[in-house]
Amino acid sequence: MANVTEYKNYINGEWVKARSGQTFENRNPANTNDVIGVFQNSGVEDVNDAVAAASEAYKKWRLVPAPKRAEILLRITDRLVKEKERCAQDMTREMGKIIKETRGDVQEAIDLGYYMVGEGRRQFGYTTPSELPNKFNMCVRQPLGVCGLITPWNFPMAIPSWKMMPALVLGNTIVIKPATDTPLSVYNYVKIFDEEGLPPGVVNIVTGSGRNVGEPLMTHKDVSCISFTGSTDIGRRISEACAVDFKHCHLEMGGKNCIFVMNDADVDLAVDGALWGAFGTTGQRCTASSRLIVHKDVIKEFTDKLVARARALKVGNGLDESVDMGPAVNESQMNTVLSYMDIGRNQDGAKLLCGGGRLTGGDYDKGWFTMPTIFGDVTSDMRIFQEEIFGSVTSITECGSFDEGIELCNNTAYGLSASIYTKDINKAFAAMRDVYTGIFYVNAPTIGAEVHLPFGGVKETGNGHREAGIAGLDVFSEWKSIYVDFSGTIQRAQIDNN
Ligand code: UN1
Repeated sequence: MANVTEYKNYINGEWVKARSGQTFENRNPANTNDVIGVFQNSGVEDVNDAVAAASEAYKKWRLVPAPKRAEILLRITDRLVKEKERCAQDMTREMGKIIKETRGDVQEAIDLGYYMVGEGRRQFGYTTPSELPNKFNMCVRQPLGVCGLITPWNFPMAIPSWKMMPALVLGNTIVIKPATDTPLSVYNYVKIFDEEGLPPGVVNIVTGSGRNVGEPLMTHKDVSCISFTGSTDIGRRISEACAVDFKHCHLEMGGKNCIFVMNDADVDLAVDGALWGAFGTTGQRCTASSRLIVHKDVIKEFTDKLVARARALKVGNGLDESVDMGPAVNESQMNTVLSYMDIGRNQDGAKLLCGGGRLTGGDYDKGWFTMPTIFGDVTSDMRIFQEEIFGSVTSITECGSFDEGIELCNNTAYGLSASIYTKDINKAFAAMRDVYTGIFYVNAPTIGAEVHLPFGGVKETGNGHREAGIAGLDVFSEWKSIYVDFSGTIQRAQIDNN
């Protein structure tokens, strides 16, 4: 362990150890002999220190003019452009997705950074007439204070950027708890904030478990907002914790997204989309295409082509540029995915078309590799149709008509993303209207959101908020309506208006 780097928490502009002195290891899921580093196993005292620093820093940061705040965010984002390759390499090493995709993850943080720099000079409120003479009305956004950010491992830099950049440009300060599987990516990002001159205390990282760090953060009286991306079960717990003292609470949770392939679709294009949507990021996206609903007229052609393509995917260490799919993020995630392969086969009685297990032998034994897996004959009552798997498993369900397809798309507790493949513009627009999700695609898979549009979902995916785009400002600000009466007399709204 002598040459393993120890990474520290960042609190009040200093790199510090957890008060307990404990650390945890971060290992490469493609090769568990590779220890990436040790990170602080923090607890409530560290959270308290970080929140105290963020509360103190907030007093000044909220008064820094927004364009000046944005100038710092611009420098940070420019630096990230230069550090992109290094950050991507570290990210593949710590969470396994292939290097092209980790470059995309860093790029998403860059895109969001530049977008939010623009908000330094926008953050538009509006002015509006008064019902009374000699009175001026306007509304402005105001920051909330200290924001607690609890971020996932599947987009280890992009999702932190979706939360950090809008929070900061609006004048909030931050305590971030990265996922225990991916602290290095958040460390790399925050190190740039430190080096580019963000004032001490404005951003703080505290690493550690959900129980020891997440829980004290979400229940801390001086935290005004929690923004969380992760599972629906944990989201429910966070929602309850935030309700006690009415914290702003933004939750981005599970998905069970479908691609609907109509009988007039370009089948080859739909196969390309399904392959990328289902097995990109090893299926570990909230937006993954985990249900494929296919019209009976094209189901045979679609299935044959997709299965052949899935069988040909090269699975391995994501640092190898020729690899198509990396490992599951950790052993427990792999076991969950393997258990769904069993559920599909045994309990659900679906037809296994390819894959169905762990990859073993040679280098595979060093990591958490699962096979690209497709089930056929899947019906809507099956668990593999209804439950989020978050791994390299997708399912094919037959439908007999457009209306039945739409019904199947909506037959899920979640509502993040959906898509239709069709050449019929009328069907495309009807599907756009009738599929109830936060994101919808036409002739593209369910993944691939861009940062200037709202990201989030309905039903058990979200709690009514969105990240990214202008909508992403709402989570981290409150409206203040301001009335300026320059009449010099008492004027009573709703009463003196005749
Ligand atoms: C996620 O899966 O949690 O739209 C985020 C996409 C990516 C973001 C996914 N831009 O698939």
